[in-house]
Amino acid sequence: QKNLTVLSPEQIELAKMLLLEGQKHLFEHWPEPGVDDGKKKDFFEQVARLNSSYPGGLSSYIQNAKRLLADSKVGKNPYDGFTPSVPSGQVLTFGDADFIRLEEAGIKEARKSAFVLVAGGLGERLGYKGIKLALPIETTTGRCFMQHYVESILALQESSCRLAQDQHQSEIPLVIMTSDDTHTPTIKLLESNNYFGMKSTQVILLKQEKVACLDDNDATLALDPNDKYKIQTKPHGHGDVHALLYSSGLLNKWKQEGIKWVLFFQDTNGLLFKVDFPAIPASLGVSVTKGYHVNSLAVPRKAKEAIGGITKLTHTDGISVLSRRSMVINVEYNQLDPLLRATGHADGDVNCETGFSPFPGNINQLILELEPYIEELNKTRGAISEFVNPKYKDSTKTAFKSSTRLECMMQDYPKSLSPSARVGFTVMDTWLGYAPVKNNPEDAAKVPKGNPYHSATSGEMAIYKANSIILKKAGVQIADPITDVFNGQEVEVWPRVTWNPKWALTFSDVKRKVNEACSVSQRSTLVINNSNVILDTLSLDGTLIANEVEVKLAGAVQNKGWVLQHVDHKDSSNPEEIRIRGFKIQKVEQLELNHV
Ligand code: GDU
Repeated sequence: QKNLTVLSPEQIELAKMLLLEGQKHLFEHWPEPGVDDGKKKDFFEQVARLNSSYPGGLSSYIQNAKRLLADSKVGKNPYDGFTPSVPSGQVLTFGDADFIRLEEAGIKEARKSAFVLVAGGLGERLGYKGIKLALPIETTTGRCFMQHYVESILALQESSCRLAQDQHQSEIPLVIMTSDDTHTPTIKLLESNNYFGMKSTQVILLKQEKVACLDDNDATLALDPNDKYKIQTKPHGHGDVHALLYSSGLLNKWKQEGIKWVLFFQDTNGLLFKVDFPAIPASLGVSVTKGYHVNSLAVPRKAKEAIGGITKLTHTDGISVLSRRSMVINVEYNQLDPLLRATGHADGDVNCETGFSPFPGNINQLILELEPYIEELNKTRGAISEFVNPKYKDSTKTAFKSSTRLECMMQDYPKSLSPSARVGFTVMDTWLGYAPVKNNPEDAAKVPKGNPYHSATSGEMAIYKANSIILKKAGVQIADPITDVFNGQEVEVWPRVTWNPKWALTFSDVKRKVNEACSVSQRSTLVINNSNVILDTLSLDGTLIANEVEVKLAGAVQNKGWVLQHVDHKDSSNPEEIRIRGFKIQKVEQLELNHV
C-alpha cells in the first residue's frame, strides 16, 4: 500500500489488477518507499509491456493460464472426442499442365501479396549461436537465408508486375517478426547488407514480447531468480505473429493498398523459394482458383518426422472446444501419434504403402486471404489458441520442475474460424521434400534411418538435389548422385547447382533458359548469378560460375573444380556454420565468366 505513492495512476491500476488476480507475492518483499524506487518503476514498466502485448491484457493471460493448467493437471486432451482422418487437398505435380497454369495464376497475383517471416526463435536445437537468417543457405555461394528470401521476393515482384503489366510497380512488403533474442542481429544483418537490394521501407520489423512464466497450477507469476523486481519471461511461440500484425495496423493499410494475400513462412526453409516454385506461385495459384481463405502448404511426411501432420478432425457430437464439427488442422507431431492410438489405430503414426505417413507434413507456410483474415482478427484481436506444457515434479502434478508459460503456434489460426471458412491445403511433390535447418549434428545423426535429418548438412544437400532435378526435368543430362556421410548423416550428393532467383523463378523460366543438349557431371558445380544466362550446349565437368549478364553457355568446360572436404563438427578450427554441416568446399579450379 505505502509503495503506491511512488507509482503513476496507470501503474496503480496495473497493481490493483495483479492483486485481484492473486499475485500479491510480486510485491510482498518490497522495502519501504524510498528504497529501490527506480527498480519498482522498472518493474511496472515491464508489467505494462506484458499487459499491452497480450490480447486482453495480463489478467486474460493469468485466467487462460489457470484454465489450461487445470486441464493439464487432469490430463485433458485438447483433441478429446475428435477422430482423425486423412484430409484431401490439392496435390501439385511439378511441371504438369495444371501446375504451369497454377504457377502463372500465382505469379500474376503475387504483386498483391505481403510476406511475413517469423524469425523470433533462436534455434537452440541447431547449436548455432547467431540468428538462423544469417546462416548460409548453401556454401557454394555462401548466400544467407535472409539474402535468399529478399532476392526471391524481389524477383517475384518483378515477374508479377511484368506479367500483369502493372504500371505502378507494386512493392511486396516483407514483415519480419523478431524477438529480444533476434531483433538487433536481424537489423544489423539487413543494414550491413543494404537490405540485400530491397528498399529499407519495404521491410517492417515487428518484435514479439515474451510472456510471463508461471510457478504453479494457480498461475502464480514467477519472479526472475536473479532479479526480484522482474517477472521471469519466456517466448510465447510463433502464434504471436497474428496479434502483432493486428495491433500494428498493417493489415488495414495493406487492404487499402490493394493487397489480397498474406504469406507466412519460417526462417530456414531453403527450398521455399529457391527451387520449390510450387511453394509460392503455384500454391498462391491454388488459393486464387479455389478461393481458399486459408491454404497450408504441406509435403509428404515420414511417420514420426518432427513436423506437424495436416489432419481432418471430426467431432462425434458437434460440440467441441474447437467449436466446429470438423476441421482440417495441423496436429503437432508429438500429439498425432497418441491421438491415432487413442482412436483405434493401434500402431499410431506409421508409413503407408507410399513410404510416407498418410498425414501430409505441415511446413508452416500459410497463405491467408487478407479480407477474411482482417474480419477474423477484428473478433479475436489476433489471440490464438494456446497450450501449456509444464514439466511436473511427480505424478501428483502439483509442482513444476521449473517455471512454465503459455505457448501458441501460428498454424492454429484456423481453430477459431467458423465452419463456413474455406480452409484447404496444397501438397507438393515427394522429390522436393522439406529441408529446414533445425537439428545439431549429434541429434541429426540419431534420426531413424530413412527419416529426414533437418540439419545444416541435409538442408544444403536438398538445395543441390532439387536444383539438379529441376534442370533434369527441363532436359539437362544430370549425373546420378553419390552417397556420402557428413557428421554421421548419410546423404545424396548431387552436382552443386545453384542459381539466383533473378535467373528463374518458375519452371517455365527454367525451360526457357535451358536447351536439352546440356550435361553436368556429378563432381560439378554450376553457379548462375544473372538473369540472361542460357544453358545452350554446355557439357560441364568441373566448376563454372556465370556472372555475366548475357551469355550462352556452350561447349565443353572441364577443370579440377570445387571439392567437398569432410570436416568434423567437433573441430573448432572451423567456423560454426561450417562445422554444423560437416564439410567445406575447397575451391581448386573454376571458370568464371565476369564480363558484362
Ligand atoms: N519462432 C518465432 N517465435 C517464437 C518461436 C519460434 O518467431 O517464439 C519462429 C522461428 O524463428 C522459426 C519458426 O517460428 O522461424 C518455427 O520455429 P521452430 O523451428 O522452433 O518450430 P518447430 O520445429 O517447433 O515447429 C514448426 C511447426 C510444426 C512444423 C515445423 C516445420 O510448429 O508444425 O510445421 O515447424 O518445420
